[in-house]
Amino acid sequence: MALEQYQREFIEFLISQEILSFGSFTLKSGRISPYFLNTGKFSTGESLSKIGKYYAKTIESYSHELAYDGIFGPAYKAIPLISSTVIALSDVFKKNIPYSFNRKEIKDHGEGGNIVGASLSGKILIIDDVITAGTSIRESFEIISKHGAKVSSVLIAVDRQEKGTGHKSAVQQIESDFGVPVKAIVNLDQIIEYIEEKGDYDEHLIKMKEYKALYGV
Ligand code: OMP
Repeated sequence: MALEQYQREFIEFLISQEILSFGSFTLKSGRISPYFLNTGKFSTGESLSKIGKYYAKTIESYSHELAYDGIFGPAYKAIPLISSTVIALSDVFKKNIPYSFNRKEIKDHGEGGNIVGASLSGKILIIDDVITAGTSIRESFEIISKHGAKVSSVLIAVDRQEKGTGHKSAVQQIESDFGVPVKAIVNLDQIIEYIEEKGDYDEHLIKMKEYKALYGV
């Protein structure tokens, strides 16, 4: 998919906030990656406000494929992401969407339950940061189905386009295992396209292409 202007701006924004960085990173899967997306580094109101607008814009641009009644974000890192996304959906697109997230700790007193926010029902759009091998996102599917709701779609910031357990990408595997669309604001190919366009990250470009040849689909 060709890189659109808002995606180019999004990648630039991630790099400027040091959310997207280049180097050598050991992933949860054990793979050594030349790039890493760390959404835990969002730390100001302005940057959080922007990320929500990018997610909201992507939701709107796929509106014919992403049918949903509510939005769920897994603790902890997706909590601010869904908060800023539902604010952007309300402010920019005039859509008042219920949201919820899970507690990591089981609560045995007070309000009880381990879901905070709207109760999970109907069709749920999961928002998360990144999918590599697909392990984390599967936990969200479990939480949502345990509460009697159904995941209708998934939106992430970056699809790393890596193989899961077979030869499909982890994202394609989730789409076929659960029968739901998984969309991303940008994917690895688009990050590579951006770096190529810029022309000033040549050493990263070589490593990114090597990594893609090894683990990409
Ligand atoms: P999978 O569970 O393999 O899909 O990896 C996704 C998780 O890995 C994310 O939720 C993060 O905790 C972490 N991660 C990142 O945050 N950024 C990356 O660029 C890569 C990973 C990763 O370890 O694969």
